[in-house]
Amino acid sequence: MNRFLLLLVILGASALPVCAHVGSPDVFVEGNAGPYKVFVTVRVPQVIPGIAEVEARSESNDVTEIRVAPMQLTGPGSQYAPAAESAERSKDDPQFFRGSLWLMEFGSLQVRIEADGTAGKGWLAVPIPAIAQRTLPMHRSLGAVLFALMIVLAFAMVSIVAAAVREGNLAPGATAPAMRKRRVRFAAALASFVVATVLCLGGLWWRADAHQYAGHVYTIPEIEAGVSANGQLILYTKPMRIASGNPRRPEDWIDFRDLIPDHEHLMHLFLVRSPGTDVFWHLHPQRSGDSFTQNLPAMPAGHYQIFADVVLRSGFPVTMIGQIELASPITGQALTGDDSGIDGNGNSPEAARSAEYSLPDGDRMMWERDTQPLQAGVPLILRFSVTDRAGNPAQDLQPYMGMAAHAAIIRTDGSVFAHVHPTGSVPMASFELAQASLPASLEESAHRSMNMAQMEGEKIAPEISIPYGFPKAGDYRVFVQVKRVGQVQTAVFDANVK
Ligand SMILES: [Cu+2]
Repeated sequence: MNRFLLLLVILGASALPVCAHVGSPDVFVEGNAGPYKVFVTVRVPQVIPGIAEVEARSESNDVTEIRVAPMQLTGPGSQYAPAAESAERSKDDPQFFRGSLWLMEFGSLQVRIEADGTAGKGWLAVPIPAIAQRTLPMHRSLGAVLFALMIVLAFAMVSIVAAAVREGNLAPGATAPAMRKRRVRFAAALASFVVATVLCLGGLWWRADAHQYAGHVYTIPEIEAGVSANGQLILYTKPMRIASGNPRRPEDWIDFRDLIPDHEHLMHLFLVRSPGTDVFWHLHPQRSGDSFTQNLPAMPAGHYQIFADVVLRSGFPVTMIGQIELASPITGQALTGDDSGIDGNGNSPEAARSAEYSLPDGDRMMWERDTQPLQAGVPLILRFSVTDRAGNPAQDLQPYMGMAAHAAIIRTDGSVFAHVHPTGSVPMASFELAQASLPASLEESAHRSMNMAQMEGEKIAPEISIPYGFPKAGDYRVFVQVKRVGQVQTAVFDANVK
């Protein structure tokens, strides 16, 4: 009964966006399902078990059916796909499909998308982290109805026992002898006691189950950070339980010895000065034992928010948060490797408000925006283009860590952080694991779905598209990073979301 009630409560729940990047739980992916390019949005449920809403829009009009199925991302469960369910095709927009899926377990899952059309079948695997974001309270009216039913049933039980003792062995038409009254009273008292005991035990079970579930609600892991005298940032890591499942399962711990590299780095660290969101560094600390270390670049004094992205072996993405306080500026060291960012000098806040951002070498990046205001909860493709001073498309883009671009989207109060790419909002490492889980017969389609520039030196088109959906209204700052002639350049755009 307990589970049944829980189900009822889940069905009555309304959507509230919370955590997983940070404050941006929904999953956006653009990739190729065989011959078809599709933009997939998975709105993950608030609670597990819960219903995930899957929306897929094909770029071409030759897709006739889309089927969706949930399964584990890694391990044996990733080999046995359940029967896929057909997504409903929109009557107004025949390229748009919508389906819903029950997610029954916590952890690192995937939604397998099967597209069927005139060019044959194709598959795309979309990794999703299945976590409980909150516990859902029972609606008052439902609680009142159930309480009333419980009282009626309890009285009925007692009166049935009393009636059985009083009239159970009477001949038809006879009346109960007066001497039975004491026995009837005794039976009714005993029945009341038994019913009350059963209700108490039920209440205990209910509370124990609710308490256990509350322990599964995902809380964003916090990381401790310190800066040494020589300007080295140290992130102290200890195995942390991510409250998303069974603490006995290894994948429910952030084990820092068991991370997988995500575009060549174990950790992507973002330092953002707050308030102001004016200084932004995208760094890649080295693991040393139980901690991560990073030589800091030149940084002005201030309060910095830390967002540290790692990917667990199961493909489960984790963003840890932390803070550092710099009482005085750091001279810092020159950037090395893939480290990049902007130091807050020389770019005025007004510059970010424009849809056209001047890069340090005088070239420009444009945010190709619609005239309509940005809407919270609406999936869209963020389009950017890079031009030279004369306004011609830039020809010198190179892959930056294997991708055409990296972007960090930050709500200016720090409540939302998302690290996104042209493939979407999932880490590349999780995306690759998902495609690798497709059976051998589907592998060819998986390779085609790698919507990334794999080889260094490959030429990249100066038009960049990134699928995303802003989770809630407010002011955001979008940092878009591209690599040109060996140099990473960061453009800054402000976005007001209604
Ligand atoms: Cu990135």
